[in-house]
Amino acid sequence: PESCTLIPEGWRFDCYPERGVVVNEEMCHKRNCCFIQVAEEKSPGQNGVPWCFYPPDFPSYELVTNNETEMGYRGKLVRRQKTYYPNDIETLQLDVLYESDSRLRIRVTDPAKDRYEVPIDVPVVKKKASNPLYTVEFTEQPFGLIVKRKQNGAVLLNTTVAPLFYADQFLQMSTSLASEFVYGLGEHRSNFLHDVQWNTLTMWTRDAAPVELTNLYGVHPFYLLMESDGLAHGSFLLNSNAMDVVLQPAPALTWRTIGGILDLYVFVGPDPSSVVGEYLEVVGKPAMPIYWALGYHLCRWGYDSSNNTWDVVKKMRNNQIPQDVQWNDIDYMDRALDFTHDPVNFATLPDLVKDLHIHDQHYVMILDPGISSTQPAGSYLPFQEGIKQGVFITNSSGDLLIGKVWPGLTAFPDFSNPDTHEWWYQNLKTFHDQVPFDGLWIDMNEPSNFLDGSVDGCPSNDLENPPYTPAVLGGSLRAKTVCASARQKLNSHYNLHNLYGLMEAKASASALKKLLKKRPFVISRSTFSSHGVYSGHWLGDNRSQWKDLYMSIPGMLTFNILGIPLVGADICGFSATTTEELCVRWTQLGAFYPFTRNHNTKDSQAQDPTVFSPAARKAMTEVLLLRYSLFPFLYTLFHHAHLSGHTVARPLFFEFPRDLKTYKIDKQFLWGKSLLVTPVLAPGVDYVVGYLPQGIWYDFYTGDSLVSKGEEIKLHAPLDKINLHLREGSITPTQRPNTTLWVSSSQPLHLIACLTEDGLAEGDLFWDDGETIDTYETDQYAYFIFRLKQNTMTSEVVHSHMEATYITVETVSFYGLKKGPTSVTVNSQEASFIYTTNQVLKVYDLGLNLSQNFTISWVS
Ligand code: MIG
Repeated sequence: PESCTLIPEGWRFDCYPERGVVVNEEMCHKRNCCFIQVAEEKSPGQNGVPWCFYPPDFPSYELVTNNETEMGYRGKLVRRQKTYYPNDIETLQLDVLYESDSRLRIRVTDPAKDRYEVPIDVPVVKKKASNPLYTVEFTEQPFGLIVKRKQNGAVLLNTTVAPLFYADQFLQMSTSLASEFVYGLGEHRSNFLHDVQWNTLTMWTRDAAPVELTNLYGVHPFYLLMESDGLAHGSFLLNSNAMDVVLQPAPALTWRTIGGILDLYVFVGPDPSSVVGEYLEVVGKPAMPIYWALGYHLCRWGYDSSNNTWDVVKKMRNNQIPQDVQWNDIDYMDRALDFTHDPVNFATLPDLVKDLHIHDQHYVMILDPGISSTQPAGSYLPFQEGIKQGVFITNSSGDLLIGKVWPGLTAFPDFSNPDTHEWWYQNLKTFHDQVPFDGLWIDMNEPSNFLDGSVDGCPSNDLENPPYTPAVLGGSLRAKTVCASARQKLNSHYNLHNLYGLMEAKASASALKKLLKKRPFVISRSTFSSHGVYSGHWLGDNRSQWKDLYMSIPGMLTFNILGIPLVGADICGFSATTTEELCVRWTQLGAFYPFTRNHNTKDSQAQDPTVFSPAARKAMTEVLLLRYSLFPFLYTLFHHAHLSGHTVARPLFFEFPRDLKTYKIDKQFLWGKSLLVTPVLAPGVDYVVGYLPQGIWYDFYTGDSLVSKGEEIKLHAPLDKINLHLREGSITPTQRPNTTLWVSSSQPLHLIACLTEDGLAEGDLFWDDGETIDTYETDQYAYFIFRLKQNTMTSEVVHSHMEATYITVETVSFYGLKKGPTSVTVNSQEASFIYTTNQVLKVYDLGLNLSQNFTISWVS
């Protein structure tokens, strides 16, 4: 029919998303959909123009009543004709909640029956927004919602573009998109800017080495969208079931999930940073990390013994290479059993850890969730006690579910059960008495299983064989994990699967808090929305190849907009063998990952900095010292992430939202608003082409200025250099570095002020003891603002704390000072300074106590 041919290809919404079937006309007509076969190489239903798509009159819901409520509207939706999926819920309740001026929430629920909802605490708002930045319009038949930006009428959500589905195991809602600039939607291996050319992003936590187009370790149904005029909005589907998120060129997006409810947030920004902040208001802002989390971490799988591990630590020390944390992978365990250490090969582990502590260093070891179920009776308490306390996941008939991981057959702790948290804590405590570890690395928590489902497979039921299965790797929900129909305390694994890592991270963080009484350090492989509250993340099993060096930047930026700023990739690559050149370049980029860890797989050659040539070692040492010198700046950025939900590693467009040329950039990034990092990502070159947004940029090392019109610039980049530029108008606090952050932390500061054309600059510094829990919340911190104008820089103590009395400001550099001063005064006293031809003024020998306000000014 003509009504079908009139629909442009980009606007065809897939009526036959099932994979593994080539849809034909007859099958399609059975669903009452339009069939137009399009010559396409890609298979239909996967990633191409769908051959079978909804006609404009495909039956949807009707909005039969809609009443104003205290929070917005409550409507009743009725479907009069069933869909082709079983168990349509024919009457629905719609709640439109004006939660804040920049946040709208839309909930569609079954008024007759409670359905599963994601067990994370989101704000409960009682008062309707008084001056919303958005408007909401309804269509009645078929039902649809249109959300617009009040300021300019931009359409932020329009669900009228495709029919609404709400069957028990198939819920689907589509919306047009205001542009094709879509970000977020982790965890996938992709460019930072998503491709909207028929791109299905499937979400179901999965242990898989990162490749394109599959579901990976984490699930984050949140996107950020840049409208082409520089404004931004975002949207979050609070749903934890397996889902597909389909991007298509209209541009449009479809949420297709197989359980739970539709609970959709819209965040109106209006700038990208606010969108992230608004999202994190809902799911939780990231924790403030313990200071040493920001140091250099060294790890590998296959140290084989504690003495080998110790040797590396000693070599690092002897070479004076910064290192804060030494890690061990599963080889430390006795027969891969959690909460044990190998009594032979890792006999000296407790001594190694004590030695680390003596040297102001820290120790982190891996834990996998699988608990061995086959140890002789009486020999392995974690399992025995776990059984007694009922902490494990059971199968659908209530018997223990057994899978297989490193120790052989295992049971899986059910972290949705509070008893499991207590049991986890008790085991950690017992182990800590033997090996006084400082933090936890939680791996395999998708949860990963070497078997599909369990040793007994899985039963056949609606949860195992849903009417529709998203495009998950392996084709079924149980692939390399536990059965979907397995039971957990709170609900079925079908509903909770994507939350496994989050709940384990929560248990781990709270156990560490209790045990160590300090900010917990946890790095988790699997994550879900709100994860940043409890832990950081690494990007999983990358390879030692140049492509992966690059892909780590989009990964890092994506997790920063998802509220998990403590993120990094395995430096020098996990699998395969690195080269010296790759490892140097990777250490340089990795020095600017918020979480910086070198990690390597078993049976591949060592790749810690000590094994390379003196030149390579020197380059690595220098860049790590550079990172350590930036600690005050980085730490302050984390404070803002914690306080306001800001990003730490930041996409360029966050700072230059009106510059469309920045929207695609993911080979460069910023720290905060002002430090531009331009790494080399290719072999055999001594230059890199980077984009510098319009303005004055200063070479971090020399202070030389570069005025950009917003253009690509070729930068010199020999093997021992990573290009760094400071933005005009910034003041960056740095510190004389040492080989541990603990020792660095008492070293003097060096401030770098970068002048605008008008001679202005501003910056800040957050400082506390680095490890006490909630120092901001309990007023145990210091905070300073630095301002430069009219040839005078002031340091203002905005919030004082004793910690600040321990550090001094030794030097201040002013980049971009056009005319050399005749005299410089510090708190009205003459000061020593030098002025160089590249327009840099350096005032030195200051010895200023940070806890006192001070002023530096000059006459030129
Ligand atoms: O099945 O613990 O991603 O970092 O070295 C592999 C061994 C299990 C996967 C992790 C990787 C770790 C490895 N683990």
